[in-house]
Amino acid sequence: MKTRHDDTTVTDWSRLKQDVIQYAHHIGIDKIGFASADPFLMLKERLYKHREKGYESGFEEKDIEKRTHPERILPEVKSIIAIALAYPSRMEAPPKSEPGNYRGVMARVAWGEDYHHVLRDRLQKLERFLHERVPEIKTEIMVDTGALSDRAVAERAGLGWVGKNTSLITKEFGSWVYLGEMLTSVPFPPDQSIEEECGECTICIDSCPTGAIVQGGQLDSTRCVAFLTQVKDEIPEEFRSAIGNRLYGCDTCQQVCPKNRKINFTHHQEFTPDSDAAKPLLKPLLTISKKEFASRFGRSSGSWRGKKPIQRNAILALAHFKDKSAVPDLLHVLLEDERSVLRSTAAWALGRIGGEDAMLALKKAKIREKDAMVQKEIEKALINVENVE
Ligand code: B12
Repeated sequence: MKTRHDDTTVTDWSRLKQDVIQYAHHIGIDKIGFASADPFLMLKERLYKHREKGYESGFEEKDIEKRTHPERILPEVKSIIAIALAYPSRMEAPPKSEPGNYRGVMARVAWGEDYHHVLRDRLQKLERFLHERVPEIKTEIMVDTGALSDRAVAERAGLGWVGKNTSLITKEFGSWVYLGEMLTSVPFPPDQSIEEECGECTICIDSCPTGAIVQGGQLDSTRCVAFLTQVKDEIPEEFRSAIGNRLYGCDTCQQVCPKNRKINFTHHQEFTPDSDAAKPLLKPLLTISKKEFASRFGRSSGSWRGKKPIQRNAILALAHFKDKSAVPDLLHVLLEDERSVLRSTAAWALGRIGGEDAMLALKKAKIREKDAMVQKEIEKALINVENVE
């Protein structure tokens, strides 16, 4: 069907919608739904409240009006096509993490190829399909970094519902889905949203390592481990232990969700993890070069903040395991690394690991350290190191 906006009937758009759905499944889109492009008024209210309470992460688009008014992004917008692609929740034969060779873990969102590229590729195919049929159509594609709330769009388009952990949960794939959307100037008939809720279940709230889910459906991003692993500076002390061995992101509130039980879809080859990059050895990360980091982690969505946060988190993970064999590596960071964040985190880690060697390392570093903040961290660590059992 080749058609023009102005001489096209509702039946034609319904037929085109069916063709789009069929094509979407053909190109490996797991779920597709259609939403109106009306302003997201309820979300707008939530976003302003969110800001007032200081819950924002800083990674989201700052202009709330733009976030909630699709016409500010594409003036001709008449509908939004939402898509979801499923990703795996389990790894085949994960490598062993053992004393002396402990490993960190990247959240599933960072397994395999960067989902931004994969979803964008699918949406571009869909866009070309539409442009062939409606040459004057206007479109705008978004995956994660766009202004709109991908979850709010997906919810409206009936892909799933939003749980207390704030994730969009689908019936078939649970919340293990990436989301993306395309604004279009075609008035596609919208789909119905899904009426479902978590009921009395609070397992995600109770399991969150930092109590970041403040009320069902609302997240204080500044406490969320997924956020904390991505900041570039020091992680506030109160959260350092809660990071555990996570190097990027956090999956806890999804792992515990009953709606995700036994769900593991592995049909997208792109998302198959390279197990050594998804659960890397910790010690070698401390001195990994820029080039090696790019070659091992560059294709993962977890590399977008560069290597520093992942290295800092690797230090926290060594402290989590109380890995005494890592003391020389941590001393090396303390004496040689130019980045004060890594040095101060290494000092903290030595204070947690404890033992004679850690104490000697801290004393050696204390003499050399010029940065006042790192000095302070070394002094605190020297007190802590005495109390470690
Ligand atoms: C900023 C951001 C973050 C921040 C803040 C997350 C958050 N919950 O707000 C941080 C860094 C913490 C983060 C973490 C993660 N993120 Co993120 N993130 C985003 C981003 C860029 C914007 C989200 C946003 O605007 N948050 C502000 C809140 C208010 O908006 P919202 O979550 O979209 O709002 C929905 C619900 O939260 C709910 N809601 C909001 N307020 C209220 C209030 C009440 C009372 C109620 C009932 C409901 C409710 O309603 C909205 C939908 O209608 C989106 C991409 C995008 N452009 O949308 C990805 C996105 C949300 N992230 C995603 C993922 C995968 C993750 C992680 C799982 C990654 C990981 N493993 O570490 C974690 C999950 C943590 C969590 N529980 O949310 C996916 C989610 C897919 C899904 N199935 O839901 C998205 C959509 C990216 C994508 N395109 O696939 N993320």
